[in-house]
Amino acid sequence: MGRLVVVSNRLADPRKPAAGGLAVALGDTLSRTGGLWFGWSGTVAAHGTPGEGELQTRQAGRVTLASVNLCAEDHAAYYHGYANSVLWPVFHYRLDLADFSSGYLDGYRRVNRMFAHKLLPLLREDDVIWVHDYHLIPLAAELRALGCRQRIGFFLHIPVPPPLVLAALPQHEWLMRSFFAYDLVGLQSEADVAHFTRYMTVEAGAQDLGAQRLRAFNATVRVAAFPIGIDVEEFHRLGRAPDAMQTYEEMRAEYSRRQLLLGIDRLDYSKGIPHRVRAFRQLLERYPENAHSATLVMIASPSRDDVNAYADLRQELEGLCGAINGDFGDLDWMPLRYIHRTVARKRVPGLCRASRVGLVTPLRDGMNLVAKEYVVSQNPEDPGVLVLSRFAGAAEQLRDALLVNPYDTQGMAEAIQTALRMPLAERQARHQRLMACISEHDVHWWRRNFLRALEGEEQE
Ligand code: ADQ
Repeated sequence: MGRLVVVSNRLADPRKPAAGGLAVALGDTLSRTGGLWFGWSGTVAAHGTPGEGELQTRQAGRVTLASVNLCAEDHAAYYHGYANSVLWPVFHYRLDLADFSSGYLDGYRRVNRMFAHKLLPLLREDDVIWVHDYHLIPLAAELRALGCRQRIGFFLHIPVPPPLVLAALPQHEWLMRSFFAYDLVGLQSEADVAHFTRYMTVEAGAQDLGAQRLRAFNATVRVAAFPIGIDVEEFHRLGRAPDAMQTYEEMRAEYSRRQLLLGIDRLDYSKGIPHRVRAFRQLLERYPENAHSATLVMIASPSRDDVNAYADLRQELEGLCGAINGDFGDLDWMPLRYIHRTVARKRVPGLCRASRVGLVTPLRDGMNLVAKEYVVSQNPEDPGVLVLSRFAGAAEQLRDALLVNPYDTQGMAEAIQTALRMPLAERQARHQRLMACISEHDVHWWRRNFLRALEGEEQE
């Protein structure tokens, strides 16, 4: 294939271990093709002009990192505004939390247009361009308007809501039309593909040509599900390294008389964290045999603190957690530990392995990688049980988890009780099947399949 050009809101040096999943997934191909990664630098310039930004490039091995600063006004409207206060809630079905202030859309368009202007001169004829996520939906349309003819693919990491929810977006026609500037649109799940296709045929008058192709506005786009995976090998390595082993030993020693339940998330209203706490409370009420034993550790990393909905969530959670410890705790047992922090990635496998139950209970989630990380971290001889929301994209693949409805507090409490009491043979059998699925569809499979589809080749 030609040179790979990745565009995402934030970029990372793929050689650095803390760079994260996307960097690990794309690093090899970027490096092999002498690729380019383009995005926002992460810096907000104190004195800048809206719609303008300074391009900086640097080398990270064979990969060129090209980034642009944003001025405060653009950052507020594009990033906090349209991306995180409009698209994020709407695509997670939360119209009640969306802030449809009019200035946001202008900023979103302005920044996408500016990115297109900065990126275009860096492009070569045989480049294959892969754009990521909701911050950059109109980027291909802006590039095409400037004459860009290269193949452009888009991957959406968040879910697609049903057509009528999308239609509540005041600018939905414009936004959804801009998907037709791509050659390929990748979504996380078949449910997302169904919603997308229905929107396009019902609201945008698109023709469904079959074979994953939709035609409208004089263009044809291919739309398919590419469920993102994790780097299973890398996670196994991480799990065998000293930091993870030490975390595991410490947790086992600290909670030797307890059964641990674990939740790890970004503190976001889509993750269903208060719902999980309510279900845990219900578990303690309905099944008193768990007293002095079941202990829920919840690690929620700070996220978008300056958006109002997040401050409200934090307050609600602190109240719920405090009440459980006050009502059920004892001198020698604190039922819930809530930690508002990011733990080092190298400790995550140890935390997961020490926990009998992994609670991944989002109200809506594109995929949810924690679910996969939890399974991969387990000891196959004595594995823990994954309790997974049916509303996470991961639920389409991980049918051997205990699937729950996070809005059903009692049902979720019963599933947690089932997980705590599950016999070893059943835990092993479920774990084996989950592992097979996660290993087969890892992040490298995801990357290969997407890039093959973008180049018009057969998928695996
Ligand atoms: P996120 O919403 O960020 O991603 P997720 O898929 O769960 O969610 O990935 C989070 C990553 O951050 C995981 O690797 C996890 O281990 C780590 N993490 C989360 N909380 C942490 C904490 N408190 N401490 C340390 N590490 C923590 C978006 C979409 C998802 C989609 C991904 C990838 O919202 O649905 O799965 O992109 O496409």
